Amino acid sequence: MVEPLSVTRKRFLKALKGEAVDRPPFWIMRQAGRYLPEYRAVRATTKNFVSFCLDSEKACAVTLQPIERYGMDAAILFSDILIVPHGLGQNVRFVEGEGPRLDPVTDAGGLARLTRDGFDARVSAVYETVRLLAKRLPEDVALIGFAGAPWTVATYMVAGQGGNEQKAARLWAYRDPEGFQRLIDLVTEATIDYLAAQVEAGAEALQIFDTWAGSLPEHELARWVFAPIARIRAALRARFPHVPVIGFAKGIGPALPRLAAATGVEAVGVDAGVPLAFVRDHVQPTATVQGNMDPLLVVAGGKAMHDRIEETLRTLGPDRFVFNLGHGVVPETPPEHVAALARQIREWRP
Ligand code: 1CP
Repeated sequence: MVEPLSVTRKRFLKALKGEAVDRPPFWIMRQAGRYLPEYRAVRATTKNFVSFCLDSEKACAVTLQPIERYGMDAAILFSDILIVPHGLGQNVRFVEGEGPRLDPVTDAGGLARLTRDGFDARVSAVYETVRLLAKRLPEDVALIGFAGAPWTVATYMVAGQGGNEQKAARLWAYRDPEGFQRLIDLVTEATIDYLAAQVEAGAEALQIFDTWAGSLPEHELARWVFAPIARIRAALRARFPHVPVIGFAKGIGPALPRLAAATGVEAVGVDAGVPLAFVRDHVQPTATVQGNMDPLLVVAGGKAMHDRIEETLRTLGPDRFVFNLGHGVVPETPPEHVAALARQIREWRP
């Protein structure tokens, strides 16, 4: 397998492959978002958030904004994990100040109304965004495609919204595991096609967001978190052996060291609750790790942020590590604090 030449120039892709780097690469989850005035300006031009995600020129423009401002080592496609339910024909909308609302799928009848027929046509704007980005990104910046993990996406599809501890999906999984498995399988299959199309359009690495993995007890993780991600990972490896995948299963703590072996991902995203020494001793030996600073430290800034960045880099850097936050950057983050973070990491040397 011959790799594209450009791969070797990108610090982020090197780190994911476990190759030596001069300093850890960095990007931050939700780096294109409401804390940036230039994001809010573009966002204000389209009221409907799903339409905004499916406007390739605007999605491309906001993806590039944090790269232009801060010089991250990777850009993440601007879209949302709920574009997959939209592609399956579920009605998805975002209510200002409240979050996503979907017509809930609660039984076999609801499941029967979803379909993969026409999926690609409904989400093709996302693939066009990736194509635009592949052309417009600086050559040393890697392009990350993404999707939600089937479990996390299903929690929204079943409840019709976020929050409430993902109770609706957890209860369906206990009461009718075979029925719930059919929903997970449908989302898994759509996600494989969706991520494969992103790679064909130019994505160089992929992240799978399992934000609500931690709402499941440990004995349910194998079936609803590890197995679907493993299936996605294996299907993509068969077609694109050189494209690395990051698995971000938030809140699974002591089960985190099993994620890479159970799913085949090259890198493991780590939330802020996991101690750095635990990550170094129990996760990093088998995978590149990505994370995990508390997003509120970027709101606070100053010495508290500076010292934590230094400690994180010293404990987990320089190799097999991607600096990131433990979850998305929050809207109240002062943009100049992100600038200070970027400067500190760019200037750091082991
Ligand atoms: O009007 C706006 O600007 C809405 C805010 C917003 C943004 C900026 C939403 C609504 N989604 C996004 C973009 C987004 N979402 C990205 C873009 C790339 C980036 O810069 O990181 C990504 C990767 C996501 C993924 C996503 N969406 C996740 C997984 C990651 C995470 O943060 O946990 C989840 C859970 C969602 C659902 C979602 N999208 C938006 C909202 C308000 C929610 C609900 C969150 C919840 O239930 O608490």
